[in-house]
Amino acid sequence: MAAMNNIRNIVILTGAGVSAESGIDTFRSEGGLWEQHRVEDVATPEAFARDPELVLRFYDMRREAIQTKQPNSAHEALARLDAEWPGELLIVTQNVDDLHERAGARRVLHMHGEHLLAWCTACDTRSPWTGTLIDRPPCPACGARALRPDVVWFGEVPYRMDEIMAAVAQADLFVSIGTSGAVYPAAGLVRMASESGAATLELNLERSQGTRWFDEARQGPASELVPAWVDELLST
Ligand code: BV8
Repeated sequence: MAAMNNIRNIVILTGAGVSAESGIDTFRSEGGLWEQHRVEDVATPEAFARDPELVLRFYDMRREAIQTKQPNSAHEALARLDAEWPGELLIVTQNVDDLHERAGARRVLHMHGEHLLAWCTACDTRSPWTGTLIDRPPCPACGARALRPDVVWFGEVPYRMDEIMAAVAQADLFVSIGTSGAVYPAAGLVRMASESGAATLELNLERSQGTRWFDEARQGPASELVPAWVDELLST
């Protein structure tokens, strides 16, 4: 790993693995979300057009579940890093839960959307939402019954890609935490970072599909690896 002391700009990509120890299902693990539901049945615009009830119930279930969960020590360590890091730092998360923010992190970007927002497809307003959408409630802004979960489905363009690409291009260090590297364009960011000269580090329970793009890969639970890495970085 390049000398820590000439690192100023950091991009951290997180995935479901950072929330696993908070009791939120990952996608591809044993009994994970994609074992219970076929992606094409619940996480595509085509699925929503075909069977909106099935899709809305799927997200209502997950929206309710995350509100019963607490951030873990990995979220807390990243929030501490966010508060104390003097240089540029951006936490790009694929997660649609709010545990990074509930741990106190501020420089967070949800590239795949958020459970706790509802998106009105009539007036394009995004409204904070903690309840359900299955009964097609009216949009708080325009009253239309056209709300959908504000998440990026497969085949849809992830959010704020230009900000993400700009941060990755400026990064001295790119760190990936708790992601299998199976979903693009998120899984392609490490290659971009590496090719623009950034040092790259993977913290994951097991090696990811993109592990060859990382200068260093540490295996273990995020609740142990992340606080240790943050201590290391802040002590240099
Ligand atoms: C798009 C929101 C055009 C909804 C999600 C190129 C090649 C092949 C395919 C494609 C390609 N480009 C596009 C595609 C198609 C597709 C795609 O990638 N398909 C895959 C399946 C092959 N991508 C898209 O459709 C994307 N849109 O491409 O638009 C475009 C292209 C370029 C530029 C702009 C636009 C949209 C993808 C977003 C879909 N929405 N989520 C919802 O949540 O329901 S994706 C969803 O699944 C998550 O957000 C996340 O991204 C992904 C799950 O991955 P992970 O988070 O990594 O979770 P997973 O379970 O897989 O792994 C967990 C990891 O954690 C494991 O490695 C495990 O070991 C580890 N772990 C577990 N416990 C712990 C742990 N680690 C540490 N500690 C622990 N305790």
